[in-house]
Amino acid sequence: MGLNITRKIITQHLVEGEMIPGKEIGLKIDQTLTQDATGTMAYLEFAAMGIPRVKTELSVSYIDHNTLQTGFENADDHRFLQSAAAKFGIYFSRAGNGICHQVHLERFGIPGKTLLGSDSHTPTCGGLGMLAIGAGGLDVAAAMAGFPYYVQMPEVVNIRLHGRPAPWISGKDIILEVLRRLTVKGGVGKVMEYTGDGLSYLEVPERATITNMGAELGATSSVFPSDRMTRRFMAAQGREEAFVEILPDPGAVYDEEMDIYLNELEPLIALPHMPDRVVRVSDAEGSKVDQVFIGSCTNSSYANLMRVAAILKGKTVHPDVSLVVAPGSRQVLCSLASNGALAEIIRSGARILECACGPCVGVGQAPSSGAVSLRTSNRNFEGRSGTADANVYLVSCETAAASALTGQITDPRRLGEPVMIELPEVFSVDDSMIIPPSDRDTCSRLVMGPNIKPLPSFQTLEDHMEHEVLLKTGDNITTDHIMPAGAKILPLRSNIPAISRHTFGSVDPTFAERALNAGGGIIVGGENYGQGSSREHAALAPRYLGIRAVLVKSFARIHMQNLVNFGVLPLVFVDREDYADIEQGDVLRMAGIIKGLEANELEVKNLSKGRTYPVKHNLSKRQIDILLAGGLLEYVKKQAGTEGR
Ligand code: MIC
Ligand code: SF4
Repeated sequence: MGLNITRKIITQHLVEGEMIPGKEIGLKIDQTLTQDATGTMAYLEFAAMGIPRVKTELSVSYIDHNTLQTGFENADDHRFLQSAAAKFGIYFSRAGNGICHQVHLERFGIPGKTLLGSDSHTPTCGGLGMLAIGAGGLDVAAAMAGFPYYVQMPEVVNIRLHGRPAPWISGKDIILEVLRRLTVKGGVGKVMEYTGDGLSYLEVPERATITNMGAELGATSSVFPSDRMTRRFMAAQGREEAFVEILPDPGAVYDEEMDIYLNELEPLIALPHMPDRVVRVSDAEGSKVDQVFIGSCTNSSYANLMRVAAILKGKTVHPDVSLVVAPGSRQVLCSLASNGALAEIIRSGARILECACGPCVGVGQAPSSGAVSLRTSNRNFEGRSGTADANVYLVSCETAAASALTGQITDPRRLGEPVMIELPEVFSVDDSMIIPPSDRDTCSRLVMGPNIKPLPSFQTLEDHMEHEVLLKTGDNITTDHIMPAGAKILPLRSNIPAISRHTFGSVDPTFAERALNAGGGIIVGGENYGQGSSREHAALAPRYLGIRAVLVKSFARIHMQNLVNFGVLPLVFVDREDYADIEQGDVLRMAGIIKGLEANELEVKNLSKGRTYPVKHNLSKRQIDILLAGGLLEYVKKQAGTEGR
């Protein structure tokens, strides 16, 4: 049987399990990445595992999410992360060096390797032919400690890209088309593997835009072949020696297939407030635009911003529009600075932000009330921008730049001849803002500020529970709903008691108080519960408030594992209709949970309604053992023989 790329990489990294879709497999992890918003927890967890130094081939800690430093908390986090990197043998990419996914693609990614990152957009490096997966911080800590990463063997979907992209069509339009067809839950349990003659028109950064937003499909990962384009990109990064060709075998077998004819695509736009509400830009044209943000790990590469500069050159941003541009990395910013493109962007009236996530995660540049914000980022969930009633649309850089000039949503094809950008033969490589680990620092101290609180500890899973439904949600609840980010809340990421107060803050501001008072509770949800980010705070904070079980129609992958990691029981309805029967405030009872988990036969009694619902789980034996141990940290400590330390 001809192997696809995904199966080739998995075969080389398989340490446990069988490659049967849906069955759990254990993968050896070669590289890890963390960022500051998830990294503090990940390194506290790693420290608690009692392992002196990372066991991966390479681990990198990035400072990119919250670089605002409105108070000491944030700066303390950065200092802690730098001390943890030195102590544990980790590369440290300093604030200002760029967004983790962009920098990893440029400087560290290697085709054929596995990468686990405590950020949902880690699959960006799939653009280089890596198998790159996003996970919660605790899973990444376990991988740094040398444990395999466990995930369900994915189905592999072959997305065949045909022909040359139509004028003004870029990677963003291609992934928006995939989202339009498959929706935000269409990728759950799957890896999207791109092939076809259209690949020869897509440079690595364009491919990375596509793999980046595979996260919005809920996919386990997305991957491109490693081919001559990949070799060229790596050579331009001065890393040709790390290049390995990885192509699917002729006649490679896939679980599903999809064809996209690139020459038939039109510029696309995702309407508020979901990345899959995709229509043609031409159908949304004319709406007034108040803000345009060009940046994020999706669209901030050299080629992206060179095209933006060419569109803006000699023109001025519309008087009613605030245009902000955040280059993805220092390498991109330096290149634009030295070839004059940055000056064109500045001259047009754009406001230049540092190379960081910034507005994408609500750290600054919140739009005005009710404003329309066009963004090149990947998520337009309600309130994520920092303004509850803002309307965020997702577009390509070309559509964003065209609209910034006209002040209304504008199809870039109106600009005439498309802009063509060649990647440089050699990028301006400068790793001076990346501090490599040294052998001497293992005895050094972790520097903890007063806002960095110890990890909370929890009791093990009860065999019997009786709790109130403290919240009932609808479908597609995101981790931004469960645990918002943004400039006010991100500084609390290292302080679980404080951050937990914001749990479900935008959905029901009374939730945290009610949960604490109830002394235990259950959440009921719809489809794709917990989609979006990898932030383990969306599981850890509810657990801290006393949530013991979450009962839903279906889960997003990373969030379900995060619930398990912190000992929260993730259950699904056997009969989806039962969802409608439960109301917030009902009291649910479960008995014989431990046996029920093993047999996968559980019942929930609704004491308020006098009805009983069969429920099940999608857990492996290992995940059940983690729940019984009281969470992944306890489980790993037992395995490493470091419990009690
Ligand atoms: C995001 O884009 O939502 C984030 C912020 O990068 C998160 C990580 C986090 O919450 O720290 C993600 O995508 O995993
Ligand atoms: Fe940063 Fe936004 Fe990318 Fe998340 S999606 S890593 S917040 S740029």
